[in-house]
Amino acid sequence: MAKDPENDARQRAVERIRKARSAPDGDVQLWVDQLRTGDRTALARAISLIESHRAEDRPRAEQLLSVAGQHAGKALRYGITGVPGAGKSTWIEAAGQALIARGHKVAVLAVDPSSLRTGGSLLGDKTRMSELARHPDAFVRPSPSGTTLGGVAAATAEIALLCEAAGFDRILIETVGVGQSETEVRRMSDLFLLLLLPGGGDGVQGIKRGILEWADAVWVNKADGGPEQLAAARAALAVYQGALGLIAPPPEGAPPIFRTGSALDPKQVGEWMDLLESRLADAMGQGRLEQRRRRQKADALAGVLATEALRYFEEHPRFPDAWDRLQNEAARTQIPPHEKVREMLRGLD
Ligand SMILES: Nc1nc2c(ncn2[C@@H]2O[C@H](COP(=O)(O)OP(=O)(O)O)[C@@H](O)[C@H]2O)c(=O)[nH]1
Ligand SMILES: [Mg+2]
Repeated sequence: MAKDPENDARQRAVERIRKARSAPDGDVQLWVDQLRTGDRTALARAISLIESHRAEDRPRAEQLLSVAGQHAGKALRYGITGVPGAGKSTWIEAAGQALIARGHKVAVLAVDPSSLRTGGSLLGDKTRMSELARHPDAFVRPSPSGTTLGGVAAATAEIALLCEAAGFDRILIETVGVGQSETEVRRMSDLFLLLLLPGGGDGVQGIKRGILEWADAVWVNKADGGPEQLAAARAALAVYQGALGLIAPPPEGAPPIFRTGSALDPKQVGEWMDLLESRLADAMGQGRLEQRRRRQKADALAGVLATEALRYFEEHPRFPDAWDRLQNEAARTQIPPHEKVREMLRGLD
């Protein structure tokens, strides 16, 4: 076929436009460079990409994360959990300002899997963190919606990474102390803080035993207002301390620290922050922090492996039939499930 220069030129133009459309923000490297100068717009755009619900945005998001990831890893991450109303946002408002006063740049993120259903706790949190939200050295970001691909906690870990690349060296992650999210937040925290209310004690306020077990620090909040509240907080602290005394500390951790306090008192929160910071410095100096992160990454990989392995088998061409057969067999007779599932998986090869 004869060459048609006009057609060639047209095709090249179409190709250019297609490329420009698929990469509206230009080169990823350039984007990360902008991010690193502390450009808030670049950060906000990056977060929007991570939070996108569109599968076709994912490859670009991963590209961005992999480049940004080269500039992350030096920030310290705090996870803060507790039942709704325990005072997490109030505490973070004070803690964030204490960290800024010590020269840090602070990003506050939230993991709230219920945010989609309830319309979000953002309203309350934003008013609770109004000072911090306005501060030039702080960045306050509400929970991504539950429909984010890969889940809320995964999106938050990625947003934390972007914040680190953008120069935030302290990341505070607030999460509600119910369900699965606090386990996932604990996995991305260098220090995991549990905020409790006084007057609980029995049943540990619906906080799962596992959470108490994993806490590096426990603050019984709202120890203010009068001698009665103070006594209640101290009594609760004793109960929690007793419960924890029965549990061995996590392998890589130092024993947890406790106190009663008021999140409304910036001085108390500031003093406690100093203590937490010095514990983190010790953990870093003694190599315990690195060990912990190593284990967290291995745990996270194991989680991904489980999801991907399931996906791998589900997408196997022979899976639907084999699965049907197994379900029918199970409906008809008693079967040993592990043995049968293993047998089915072996049969797929
Ligand atoms: N008296 C008292 N009230 C507090 C304290 N901390 C938080 N609060 C109040 O408790 C309510 C819930 O606080 P918030 O920070 O939103 O809790 P979150 O749901 O855990 O984030 C708000 O009205 C706060 O003002 C405290 O230490 N003492
Ligand atoms: Mg809150």
